[in-house]
Amino acid sequence: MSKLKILIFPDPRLRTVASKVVVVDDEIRTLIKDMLETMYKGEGIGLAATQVDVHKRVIVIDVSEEKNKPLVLINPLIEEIIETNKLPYSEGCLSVPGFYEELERPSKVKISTLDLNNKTLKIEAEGILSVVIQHEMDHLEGKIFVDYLSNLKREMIRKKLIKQKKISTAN
Ligand code: GNR
Ligand code: NI
Repeated sequence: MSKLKILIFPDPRLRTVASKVVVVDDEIRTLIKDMLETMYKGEGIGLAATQVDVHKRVIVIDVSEEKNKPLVLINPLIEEIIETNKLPYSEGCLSVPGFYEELERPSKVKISTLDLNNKTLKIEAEGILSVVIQHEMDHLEGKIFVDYLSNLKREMIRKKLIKQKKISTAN
């Protein structure tokens, strides 16, 4: 397995809309292994392929306490928003390191997805899992959680991350 490099906001590649996976083959399974390793090493609870500059509709998630319940989503679709009531949650993103902001998203969703063996699965997700699935599906559309913030906040975050990048590349 190998750890992949994560793109940092405002990298324009994070705006790419991902393409559907045609067939789940060994190349996709290797990508998933590497994404899981990258997510666990980064101490994230989710990762979309977009974030590692692979523009395919692949997501890995693990919201378990022990970090031993990986969930893989391929070509996920929201089938139904079951609970429209909004769940406030402080969101972070491995592509926006160091910044956390409270957002509200539907608290319960039903999705359909392919599994590692090309089989269609339906999943009902609530709570944090519902939030993370929606956060990751946004990445596949080129959308980042900072897009929901005010222009002022997003600009502040953008400037700070550009500054940090300049410092780290100078060292
Ligand atoms: O690690 C992550 N934590 C998190 C917290 C609240 C809402 C969403 C997330 S996902 C994020 C990892 C990430 O950037 N996934 O794209
Ligand atoms: Ni993210």
